[in-house]
Amino acid sequence: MARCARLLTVAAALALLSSACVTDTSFNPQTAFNPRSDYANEGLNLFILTIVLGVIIGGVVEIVLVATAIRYRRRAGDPLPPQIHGSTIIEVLWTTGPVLVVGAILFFTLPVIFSTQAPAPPGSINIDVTGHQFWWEFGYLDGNVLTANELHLPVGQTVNLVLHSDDVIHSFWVPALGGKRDAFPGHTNYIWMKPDAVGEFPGQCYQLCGYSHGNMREKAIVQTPTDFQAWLTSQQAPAVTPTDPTAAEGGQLFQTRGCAACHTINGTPAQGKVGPNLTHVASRGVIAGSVLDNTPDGLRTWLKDPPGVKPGSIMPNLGLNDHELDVLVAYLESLK
Ligand code: HEC
Ligand SMILES: [Cu+2]
Repeated sequence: MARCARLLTVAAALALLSSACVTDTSFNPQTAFNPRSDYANEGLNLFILTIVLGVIIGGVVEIVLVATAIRYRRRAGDPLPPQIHGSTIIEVLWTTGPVLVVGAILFFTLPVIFSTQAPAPPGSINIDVTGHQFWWEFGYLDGNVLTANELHLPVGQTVNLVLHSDDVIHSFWVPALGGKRDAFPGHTNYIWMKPDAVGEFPGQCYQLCGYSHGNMREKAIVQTPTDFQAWLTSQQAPAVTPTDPTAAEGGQLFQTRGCAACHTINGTPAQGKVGPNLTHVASRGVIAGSVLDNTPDGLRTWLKDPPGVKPGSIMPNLGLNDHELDVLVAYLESLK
């Protein structure tokens, strides 16, 4: 009995702890219990409904089970009870019961499935979301603005994420916005929602897509419509030509050291399409699929040995020397 009580205490403590963990966003930022869009809310409501129904039914079953075991337990001198085989009433009850329960869940779930699978409402903002090994690309205004790692969204407006993949199957997932949904090569998928709070919400690829699948993160940055428009306008400008001599040397090196074959910098000869568009790379907070902070140190670490940072990285180690690293970092830092 004492052992039983101890076990119960441990179970209760664990339950408390886990309920604190799932909702504490500093401890667990990628929680689905902190919905920040209509879509994420609908998913969470369904989840809570099924959990509540499940706990009620589980509780009733346990109470009946324990009460029956106590009430009808064998007592000394009891005769053998009547031996029966089968009971139509019970068979009917335990067949129809689960059907009713699942039917009830279906009743609440189906409308949500149909409404969220339907095409996005007219007037939504289309954003192209493309999965690459191992980073996410975000395209605005029919591809006129291309950025990586950080998905900027306006609060209170419906955004339609048009999902593509450039190579293998990836899956887009930002728990606060709801989801998840696969991005396929050669097939377009959609996921749409209306973010309802300003803030930064992390996510990650949810479909094993290669060596650095676990390093393929993204971040949704939900802004006020004014901030969002300002960001979008600044992203449409061509790249600035650096005036600082170190950065200018880096700019030239960029065109001759192989970078231009894989990266585009609008307004320069670099038009490569393999890696992220770097026209405004300095305006991003994170690089390389959100694995590194976009600081001079972070950039240097990345350029020095990409596969060392991200195993399997498509960007190779180009064997850059210290001077080349200095000028390239200075150049990239100037691309605001
Ligand atoms: C073979 C193609 C290739 C070459 C050559 C290449 N890169 Fe990359 N680069 C990539 C790919 C792919 C990524 C994305 C890697 C990832 O996050 O998994 C990337 C990422 C980056 C990033 C991070 C951008 C972001 O927003 O996440 C920077 C900065 C960068 N490259 C700079 C350079 C520079 C400078 C050179 C030349 C010295 C260069 N790259 C050469 C393919 C290339
Ligand atoms: Cu992926």
